[in-house]
Amino acid sequence: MNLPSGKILITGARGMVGSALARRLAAGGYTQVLTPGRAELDLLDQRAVHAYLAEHRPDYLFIAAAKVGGIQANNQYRADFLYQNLLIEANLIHGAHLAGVQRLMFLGSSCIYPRDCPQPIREEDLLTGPLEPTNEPYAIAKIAGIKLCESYNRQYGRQYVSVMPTNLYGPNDNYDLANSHVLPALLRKAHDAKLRGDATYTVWGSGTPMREFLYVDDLADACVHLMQTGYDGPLVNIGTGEDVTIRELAQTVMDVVGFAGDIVFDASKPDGTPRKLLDVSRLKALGWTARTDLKTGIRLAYEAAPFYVDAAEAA
Ligand code: GFB
Repeated sequence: MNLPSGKILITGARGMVGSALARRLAAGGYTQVLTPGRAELDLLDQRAVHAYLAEHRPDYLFIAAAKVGGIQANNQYRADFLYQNLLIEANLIHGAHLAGVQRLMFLGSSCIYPRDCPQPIREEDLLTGPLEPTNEPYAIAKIAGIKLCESYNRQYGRQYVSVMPTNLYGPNDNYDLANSHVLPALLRKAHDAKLRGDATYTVWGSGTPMREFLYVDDLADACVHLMQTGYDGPLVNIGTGEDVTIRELAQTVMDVVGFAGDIVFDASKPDGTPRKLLDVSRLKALGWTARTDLKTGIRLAYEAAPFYVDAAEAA
């Protein structure tokens, strides 16, 4: 939908991805953007979701709402990750169909792909092998969402698109050390270690896994680009096409934060998938490439973090 005249609904607009979508749409002149919070719309309540969609009938629906978390949260709350994500996507996708919503974008995650996939991972590699055990429930839920979209397209002629972002970070990220993803966790830990004057900071696992990181405002730009081009084709990976080891990430975070201690690796924590670099050639062919390099993105994320103290303020 090219024109800012359309009505757009963002679910999960209080989260990192949803709020980035809201910023990007505002910057693009879209004025009819609905961003209901949990109090206004409980996405686990099928009746409420169907009623909301029937009332508002958006021209485009972004499903950015999900129960998300890092490797430890996924592994610890397996039932919650499976149940809540299945319910959220089923309520929204079926409710959209019942309300006559013709176009939506479902956001998944790169963890849907088999643990030991040839790298970089192509969209066609989906369901070609066993999943990474630490986040299998979440991955199964997201795969079900992809299949829901495909099935409503084939049975009812809808144009429901699924996109698979790589690991994301940026403003409004989750900095709870037990449940967050690696990049915000390392930012928080390096920051605290610096303020405390610690000699070391702890990084989980061996430091050898590799991860790809996309700044969340770039993700939002990619999603709006696909919406504006009217893309309604198959699954699309969204990433930078480059990855780093967790050790390299930890060092870059220390450089940005200005912490000069030593890294201590906690081998009692899981490494998870050894590598999950996305093949982004389909996205490139659709006219989009990421533009925020990792070090710049980490600095922007740090400056937007709730615990960030501007050097001038600190002086
Ligand atoms: O980001 P993360 O929690 O999840 O962990 P995944 C990535 C890697 O960073 C793992 C290491 O090898 C962790 O052991 N790591 C090092 C840390 N220090 C830390 C730390 O302090 N906290 C955390 N969390 N990790 C997620 C999935 O997998 O990928 C999600 O669990 C989602 O569902 C996301 O799909 C995109 O990258 O392993």
